[in-house]
Amino acid sequence: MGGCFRRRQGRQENATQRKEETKHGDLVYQWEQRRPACEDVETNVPCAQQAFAVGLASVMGLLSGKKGVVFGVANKRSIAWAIAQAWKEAGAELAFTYQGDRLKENVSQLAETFGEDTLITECDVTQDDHIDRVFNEVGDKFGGKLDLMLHAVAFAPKEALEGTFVATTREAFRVAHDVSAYSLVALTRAAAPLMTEGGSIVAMSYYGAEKVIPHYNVMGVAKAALEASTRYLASDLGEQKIRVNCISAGPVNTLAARGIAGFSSMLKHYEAHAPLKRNVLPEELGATGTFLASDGAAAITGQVLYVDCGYQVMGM
Ligand code: 0WE
Repeated sequence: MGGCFRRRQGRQENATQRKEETKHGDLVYQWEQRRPACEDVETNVPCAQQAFAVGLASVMGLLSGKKGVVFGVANKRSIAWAIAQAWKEAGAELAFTYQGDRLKENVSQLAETFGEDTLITECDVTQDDHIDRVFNEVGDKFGGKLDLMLHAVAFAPKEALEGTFVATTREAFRVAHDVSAYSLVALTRAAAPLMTEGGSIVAMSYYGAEKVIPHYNVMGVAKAALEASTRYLASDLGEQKIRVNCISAGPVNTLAARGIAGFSSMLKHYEAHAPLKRNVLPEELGATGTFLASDGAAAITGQVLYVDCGYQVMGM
């Protein structure tokens, strides 16, 4: 392991020692400020360069024994898939749903890598009978117990994401809100009776809920409803130790983003303007999803957590 290990010596707890030669050929020892990503020396964890690999190692077991259900995988680029992989790495056992026959094959191929006995079942989140059946199946699979649920589902008719918001039809508004916002309420209501020892529900949002993003239109209004629903659900279910939170992700190149005019210039805009000068990685959404699902977030509920390389704090 080639990382810089922190040495505990005197008052230099936050520094590492570096050997340097002066112009006279003398060897001197320089203290370097410890890099912020470094972990504790006792666990022998190296820093920055290996930070991500280490991040994964250190979250191992964080969700061990927990059972979860994942809504919203379409393909390997899906945010739902990134979070599912991170949950699995952390020790969770997961069930998956897919929307319609079109996605069945894709989702099955991915989910079967979690073990051939993985529950993979259809769920159109606008159908109450689908939701009832799915949670019966999930309950049977996991012995009547559930700890985690991921909601990564959104849809608005394509036309509604092209022109102006004022042109949104009644039907496009209804569909966008049904699929993207009401579904969280319906799924949470069905999941709650299985979360007998508490639980963590994570939903995906976007900054368009809060500020106008050109063409995001009715999806922005639906995400605002999703975020408000998160707060009301958190209030209702807190007594049962069920937490409900949103991750507001910066733009990610998924199936849902493809075909959106100007999406690649949007990625460039974030790179130029976000404090971290880059876009968020799917595995970073996975890491945040794991944190929110874990007992480390036991006092966090009703929140919208921005995982957007800091973009949301900028005023200009
Ligand atoms: O929430 C989303 C995507 C949601 C979405 C995408 C589509 C495309 C295909 C919902 N419905 C549809 N319907 C379709 O027919 N994002 C955060 C990604 C996204 O979508 C945008 C964005 C960003 C960012 C749409 C317009 C402008 C920006």
